Amino acid sequence: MRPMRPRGSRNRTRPRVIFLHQQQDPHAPRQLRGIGRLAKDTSESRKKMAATAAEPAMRSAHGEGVSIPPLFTTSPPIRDALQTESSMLQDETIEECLPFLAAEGEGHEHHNAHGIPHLYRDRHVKFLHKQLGLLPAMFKAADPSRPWIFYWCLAGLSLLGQDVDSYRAKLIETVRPMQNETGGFAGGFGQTSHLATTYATVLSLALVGGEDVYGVIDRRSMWKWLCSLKQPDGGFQMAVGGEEDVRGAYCAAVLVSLLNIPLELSPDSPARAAGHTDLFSGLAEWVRRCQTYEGGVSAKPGVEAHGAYAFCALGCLSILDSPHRSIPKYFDVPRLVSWLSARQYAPEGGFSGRTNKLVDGCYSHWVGGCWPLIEAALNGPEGPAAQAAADYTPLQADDSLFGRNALIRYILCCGQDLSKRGGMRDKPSKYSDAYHTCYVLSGLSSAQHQWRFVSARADAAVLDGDAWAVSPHIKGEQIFDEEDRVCTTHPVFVIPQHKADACQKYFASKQGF
Ligand code: FPP
Ligand code: K
Ligand code: ZN
Repeated sequence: MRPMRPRGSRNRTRPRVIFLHQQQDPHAPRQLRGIGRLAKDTSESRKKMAATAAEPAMRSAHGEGVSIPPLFTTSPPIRDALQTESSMLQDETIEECLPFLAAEGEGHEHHNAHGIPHLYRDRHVKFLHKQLGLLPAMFKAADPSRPWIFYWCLAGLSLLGQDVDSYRAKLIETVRPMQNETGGFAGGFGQTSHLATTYATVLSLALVGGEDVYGVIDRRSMWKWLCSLKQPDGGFQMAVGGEEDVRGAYCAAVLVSLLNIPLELSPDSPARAAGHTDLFSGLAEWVRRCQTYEGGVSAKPGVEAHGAYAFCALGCLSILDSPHRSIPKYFDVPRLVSWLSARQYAPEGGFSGRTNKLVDGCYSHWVGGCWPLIEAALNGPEGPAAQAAADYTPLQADDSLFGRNALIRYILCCGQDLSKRGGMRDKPSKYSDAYHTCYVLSGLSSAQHQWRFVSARADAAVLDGDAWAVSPHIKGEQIFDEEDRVCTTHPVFVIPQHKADACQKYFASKQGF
């Protein structure tokens, strides 16, 4: 939960940065401890919280003794004295989450021995099936995002262990008219192709799988269209004439890799003007320009770092070459790890998307999903380069780079709608939706499992040459029950590994078009 520092940097003289809302550092110099006491704070709730902190264990509504570490039941001991709109929102969010974290929220009748609610699997399954059906008229603004809804629901259902094959025929029929002759998929018939909707459509098709499904995708026009999006500076526009950002870099890389799209640029690609000859040339160099002074990654060079873009950037680099080569080559990894670590808050346990903003369940994926890629970057393929990881001192008892149990606690306590509605959410005050259900579950999976980068491709150009393996994360205490484990999802493609493999295998047999 504390920001990481590479070993050796500890004794350098530099101003000590205090990250707000982070767990108190027991090694911090004495005068820094309890700095929050300087802040004038007389509210009743805070007194109550201080009193709670002194209690050795919480008692659940059921009278059963449940021990919850004070880290999750009390306000952060280190606080900045400056009050701002952001600090007040943060305080309100802590107040909002504490009862849920302390097993006092609604629906906590059904919690486990650790005071954590079970995963309400059946309700979430029902919620996702419902989102895939006809939606009420108020959803009409979401019409261009329909492929996203397919992806979020099918990916969410897969994570919940559901078979999604039954959606095959319906999906084919629905997405066929969304494909443009000029390449790519739009959000609906007659709309413009967009990299985000194309990415969501192709992942949805891969999720249901099968040759007739893959056959829907016109690879030749997809290639032409991707070439038209490739820019002279190496990046990708989201749509012809649209914005160029790191989502484009990730979506394009995923499409090229899953569909085995030929890399050679068409003669009329705008990128040819800068001498580029293939879809991937200059892309990693463009992505590198998105790492900011904070260490995080922004949508495009020069703007604010955000967790969603960190995932896109790491995912893209992990496609361009094996992550232990591409990530350290283009990013300052210690600074990125420091920034990613600062995304996890206490007492909430979940991640925020950016500095001084609030915890949100969807960052369980956007930030949580960065860790397996960072680990692969640090460790290299299984073993040999594991020494690189020794340069980092794991701060968690279970050797993880992030607080797995803290994240699981946030997800199960705060991220679930335990009412009949079901679904997962940003935070307790927000309604569940398909987007959060997908990404909260994906983050839960990332916290419950250990991905290992098993072997690296011999040549960067062999895009399907990396091997990944996954197993349950077993080190340290397990605070969720086995029945609450979700399925796994590929760390780069965010669909089940066997579905990504099947898709790559099908298209690998296509030479040219
Ligand atoms: C800010 O929202 C959110 C962003 C700046 C990033 C959104 C991007 C994604 C979710 C990634 C898309 C990825 C692909 C693959 C297309 P906010 O201001 O409402 O939230 P915040 O306060 O948490 O930053
Ligand atoms: K948000
Ligand atoms: Zn969110």
